Amino acid sequence: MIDEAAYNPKRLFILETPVTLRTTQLLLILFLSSLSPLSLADHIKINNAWIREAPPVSKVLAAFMDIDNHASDTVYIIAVESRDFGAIEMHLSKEENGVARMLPQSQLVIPAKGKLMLKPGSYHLMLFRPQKRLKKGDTAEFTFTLGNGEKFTKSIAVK
Ligand SMILES: [Cu+2]
Repeated sequence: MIDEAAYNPKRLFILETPVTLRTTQLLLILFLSSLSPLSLADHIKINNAWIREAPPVSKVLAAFMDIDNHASDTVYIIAVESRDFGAIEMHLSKEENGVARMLPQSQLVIPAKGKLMLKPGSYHLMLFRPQKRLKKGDTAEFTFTLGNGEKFTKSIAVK
């Protein structure tokens, strides 16, 4: 015997309508957002990025790059993540009383219309627990989170 409630085409229609509306709204939102001005992340360009090759046994690697900020506001990078590493920290190498130290940073500050250079002996990303062996030429994908919550990704090669 057929369950009439389940096969009632009107009921199906009623059930489907909100879904269709939601899809239309979503498409509209996507369309409108494609027309909106550039997001903050679009003003951030990462150049000369590289991961320093390390011995296979190494549990920690470092990444360096130039972070250019074309926006007229200061931009803060508050987190960097990658599925290729167990954890990533933002560090600043500093010599204090003749001792080289690495100071974890809660954020990287990129001045308006300026740049922050991550380089050996200075700011860098500390990459803990690589999830795969990274040889010269291999790449890892990084997700950067800005202070306003925006995210962008960047693929960086081992050199
Ligand atoms: Cu470090």
